[in-house]
Amino acid sequence: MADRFQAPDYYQIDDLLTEEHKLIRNTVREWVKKEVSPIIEDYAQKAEYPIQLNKGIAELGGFGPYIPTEYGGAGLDQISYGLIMQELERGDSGIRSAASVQSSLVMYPIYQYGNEEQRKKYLPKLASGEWVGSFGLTEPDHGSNPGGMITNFKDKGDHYLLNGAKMWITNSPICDVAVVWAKNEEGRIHGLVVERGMEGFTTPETHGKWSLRASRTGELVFDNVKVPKENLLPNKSGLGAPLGCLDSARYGIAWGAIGAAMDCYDSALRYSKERIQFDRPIASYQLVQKKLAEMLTEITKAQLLVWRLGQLKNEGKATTQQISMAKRNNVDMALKIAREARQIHGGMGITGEYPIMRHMMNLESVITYEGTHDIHLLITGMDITGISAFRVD
Ligand code: TGC
Ligand code: FAD
Repeated sequence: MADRFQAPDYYQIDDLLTEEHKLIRNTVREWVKKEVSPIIEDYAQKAEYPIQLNKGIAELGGFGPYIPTEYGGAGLDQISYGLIMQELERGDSGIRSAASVQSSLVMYPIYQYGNEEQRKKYLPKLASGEWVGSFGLTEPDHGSNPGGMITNFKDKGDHYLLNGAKMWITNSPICDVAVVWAKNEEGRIHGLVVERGMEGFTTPETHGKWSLRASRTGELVFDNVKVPKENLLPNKSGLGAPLGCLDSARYGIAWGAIGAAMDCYDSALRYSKERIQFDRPIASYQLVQKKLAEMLTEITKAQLLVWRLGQLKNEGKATTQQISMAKRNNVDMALKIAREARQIHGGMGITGEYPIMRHMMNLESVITYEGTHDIHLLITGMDITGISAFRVD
């Protein structure tokens, strides 16, 4: 079915954007209509990532939107980054995931924590989409509590020896490089760039997902992998290093979720005006109007939240806790809208004729990865009370 998407803008938020923001947003929107919408259902059904889209994402500046141009990034501001994520996720969370991981979880740490040689070696190839990156933080026994990780490396003189395993890693089966977080012999967390082809490094795929089907997920397994010393990211260590990357990715997700929500709302609004029951469009019934009115209210609130957060981020003032609030609120909002939109579509809502079920299932991952819904609530709780509720003493 043709993509007839029309974005809601109830509070004229476009007036808050610059001409450049709108140009970037509209360019990505048109690209998604042309390149993503016609194929995405098929790829989700097949459980494949449409890797041929990477060239287009790169041309749009979707890989490293805010990374300086001298390293191949697009050199854009944080609101542009957010708008790109919004439009990509309007197409599919899996496409936004690919851009998020490459930009904020692979390019960002190399740019921020790496040295000049590492920046020059990796960033241009990641920005152009020639290389695919992945980010290994989560382990089978350490998800919400990454500080407990057991993946480790030992100093062997002229190289490091890396052992352990990461789980639930976006892009793992197709990655050329992985930014991997591991503990040294003193138990300090460092980032290492592991390259495909290093002996003992394997990336088995995770099959049978009902969510994020148009995204490849897998493990990163390290069995005595010899990592050259020059592959250690030298400029930051400790848990704060990977958590700093998550700030950037979570910010992008807060925008991205609005894209999925807008797509569900737009489809539900159109369907409700076209679908006739009891001789009238179902849009004439109060119960349907209630759903649509509440969806638009929540989307509008979420749009304002990320716009302000984007301003703060541009000024270098956005806190981890503010980002947590936006990620948590907006993903939850999108998931609830997807469920309501599914109701409005009746039986048709469960089919691939409409994007609803795909968004809904995707959002079940989005509400879990990059910190679960409840972990983000605890981050806010700790911020306002000063008491951590993560651990029970
Ligand atoms: P805690 O004691 O609070 O903090 C440890 C150290 O880190 C510092 N820190 C930060 N630094 C920079 N940026 C941040 N956002 C930071 N947050 C904390 C903190 O100051 C401390 O520093 P220091 O010097 O005092 O040691 O750590 P904790 O062990 O109590 O854990 C806190 C918690 C639970 C909030 C955190 O670990 C967490 O966020 N857990 C959720 C894990 C998570 O989000 N994993 C995501 C994996 S990646 C992923 O999902 C990618 S999906 C990609 C896609 O497909 O889009
Ligand atoms: P757990 O941490 O075991 O949590 C299970 C439940 O317990 C949750 O409801 C959680 O909120 C709750 N819980 C945990 N601790 C507490 C507490 N202290 N108080 C109250 N409740 C608590 N990771 C990466 O490193 N890189 C990736 O690229 C990546 N991609 C992903 C892609 C997909 C499709 C998915 C599903 C996950 C991905 N992840 C990735 C992993 C993701 O970040 C983790 O799944 C997430 O952090 C949660 O960890 P967990 O699944 O181990 O759940």
